[in-house]
Amino acid sequence: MDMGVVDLGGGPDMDHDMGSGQDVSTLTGPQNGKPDVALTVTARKESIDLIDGPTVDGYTLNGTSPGPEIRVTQGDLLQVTLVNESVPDGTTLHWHGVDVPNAEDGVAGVTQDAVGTGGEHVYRFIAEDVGTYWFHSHQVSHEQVRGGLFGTLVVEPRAGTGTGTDMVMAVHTYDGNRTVNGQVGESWEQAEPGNLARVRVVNTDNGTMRTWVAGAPYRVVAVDGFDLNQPGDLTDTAVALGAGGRVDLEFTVPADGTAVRIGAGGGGASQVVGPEGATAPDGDEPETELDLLSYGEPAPIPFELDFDRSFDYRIGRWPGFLDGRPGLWWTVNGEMFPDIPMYVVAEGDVVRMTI
Ligand SMILES: [Cu+2]
Repeated sequence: MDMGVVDLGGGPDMDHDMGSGQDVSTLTGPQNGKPDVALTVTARKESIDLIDGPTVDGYTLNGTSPGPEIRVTQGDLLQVTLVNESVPDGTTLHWHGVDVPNAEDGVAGVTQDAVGTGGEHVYRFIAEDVGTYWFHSHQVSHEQVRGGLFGTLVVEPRAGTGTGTDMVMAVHTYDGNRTVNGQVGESWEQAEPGNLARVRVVNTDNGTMRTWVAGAPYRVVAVDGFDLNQPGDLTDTAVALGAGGRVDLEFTVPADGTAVRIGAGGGGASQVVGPEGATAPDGDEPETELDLLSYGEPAPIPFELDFDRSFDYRIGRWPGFLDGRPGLWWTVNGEMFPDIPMYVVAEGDVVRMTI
């Protein structure tokens, strides 16, 4: 594989022979030991009956889309056996946002071969970091993920989540139908008045969406698996999630018996949380959008700002020809693949990346 142009970022060169590196497929999670959580996930190309919606062509995991919601506790050894029953192009599972050993990363053509029809692949890794994640195919992703080949993963703290209601809200658009957990329109989750609720919103689409809470003040307590420091109460404010992004929203179910509505980017899909039979506000999309850069309080940085290496990453576009086709092509630091930099760091380096 082409490795790009070595960029040491002003740090020392390393005694590496680039030609004889370690085979990625050997960089697995623990191969021995009984998993704390083990499951088999079977991928199929088949139609999906959207709840309260149409039947669409797509992909399922264990017969549904979204596939399973996997919940583990921090430090658990997770074992997932992927079986490809009928995905013609082959498939993988990529653990979006999870820091896994390279061979468990599920990127077809890079960390493993795609699993062909009739084949299987075992993923094993320790869930080190608490947070809300998801997993999806990384083979022909634009078709398989869009078609529903994904599920969600929650890593709970050892001390528990400390909430009365803790749920995942996977937002996905199938064939133009915006859904929450595979349901078109309004989804319901029953919760008692006064309950502290944590709703983990996952944007599984390939564009930005907004989410918000109507009917109670709320806090954004985590973004992309990282807890925020002292997040304040928000009302009539939306938060933007990039493609693949997650936000954990926390609020108290109103004591007066009403319900709360969580918006999912408009388009009619929303999640209601509250006591059975309660009414929820319409929850029109707020104009105000949360600025995460000024939200909460700065937390101390866990290292000295004394950089071992500094890198520039300038994304640009270059008019020209690629394989004979004219167009505007993406560039990194003015160059196109494979002439783009390969940033080289040593373990433990403090790195400054300027984008
Ligand atoms: Cu991803």
